[in-house]
Amino acid sequence: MTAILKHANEIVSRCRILASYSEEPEFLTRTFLSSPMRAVHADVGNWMKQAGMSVRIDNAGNIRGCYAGTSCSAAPLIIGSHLDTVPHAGAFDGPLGVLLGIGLVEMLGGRRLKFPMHVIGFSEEEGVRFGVPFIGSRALTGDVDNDLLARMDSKGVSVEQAIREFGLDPARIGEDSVAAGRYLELHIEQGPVLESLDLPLGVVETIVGQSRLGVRFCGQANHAGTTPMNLRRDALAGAAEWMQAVEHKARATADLVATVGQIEAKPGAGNVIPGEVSLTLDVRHGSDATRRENVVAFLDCARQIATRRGLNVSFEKRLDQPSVSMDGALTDGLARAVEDCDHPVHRMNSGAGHDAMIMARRMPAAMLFLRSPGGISHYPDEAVFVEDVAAALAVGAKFVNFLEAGGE
Ligand code: HGY
Ligand code: MN
Ligand code: MN
Repeated sequence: MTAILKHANEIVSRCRILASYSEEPEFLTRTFLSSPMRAVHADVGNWMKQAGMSVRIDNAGNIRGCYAGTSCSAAPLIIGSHLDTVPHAGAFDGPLGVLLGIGLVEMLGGRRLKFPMHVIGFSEEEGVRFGVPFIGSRALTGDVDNDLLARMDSKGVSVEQAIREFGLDPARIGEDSVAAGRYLELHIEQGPVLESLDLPLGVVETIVGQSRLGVRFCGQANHAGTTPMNLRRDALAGAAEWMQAVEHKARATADLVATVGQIEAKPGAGNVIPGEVSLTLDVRHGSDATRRENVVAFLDCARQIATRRGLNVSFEKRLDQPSVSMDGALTDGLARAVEDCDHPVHRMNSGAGHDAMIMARRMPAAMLFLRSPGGISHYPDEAVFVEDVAAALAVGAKFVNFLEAGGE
């Protein structure tokens, strides 16, 4: 087995080790600053130190490794991805990008570049615990505001409190932002495109924008046996009618995706008509105008259904993240590195959101995708081919040399 395949094997096994640190015994679920994140920090911190990096945890819970360069004025290359997961997650969405970053430092074998290399494991990207994503990378771009710190989780714990309980200081998050650099994120595609083209890697051009909302239908809880159908104000039946309408509209609109991922009916007993239903709506499209006009249409539709059924409906806008194009020069450099490693260059959009869309607010950013076998992600069957991890290491090393030689 070649050295780079062995290295790739080690990176895949490390992903599987991190996947064992979970809030649940049977599945991988690791949300913002939950206790399993401490074990993740311990292992990732050790691997960073073994690679010759200094390591610290910042006040947003990001773990940050720094591999010094020879010039103290050169802007760092920051390689990052997230260490939190969705519920019942796979082992590679996020951690693979952090461990590939450490792998690229390991490949230097002690050689110092002009610029420092920073590897960052972001504390939160998925938005599971607090309903809003990107807490970790927003700390690096100086975008953690009081509204975010005040958001509560399902147990009434605020972001600020969660940070304190982890032993960090939310008042000092402002010190953790970065002024300059170049950002690279390596990530599984989480979709079927590269597999359908039988390609190991893809170069991301644009990360599509996304809207995330909370929606609540309120009617009248009542007895399931004594209340005639024509006298009901059934919040769940109204929500179900609306979800069908959302799906129908999304299917009819090219490249639009709309998802109700969470739903809770109260009081939640089989013999009680649901009086209240809370659900989430996730809408994405490459065009921000198309995405936003469809969100308006979905909310108008909810109001019409609610009026007809005698329900009330309310909305909470949690995220309106515009689509973000990757930096042209960096992306061209990444494409050239793919070519130099004898792989076809496939430029593509990302339907998934990534920390790169936040980091791009402050610095040039580029993303490299690895093929997702079966196109599966956000699910325990999520996988990656070791050969593709080796290909990503080789391309990443070429890209680092491109920057060292004076690329962007
Ligand atoms: O939901 C997403 O787009 C990403 O997986 N956080
Ligand atoms: Mn991800
Ligand atoms: Mn994800």
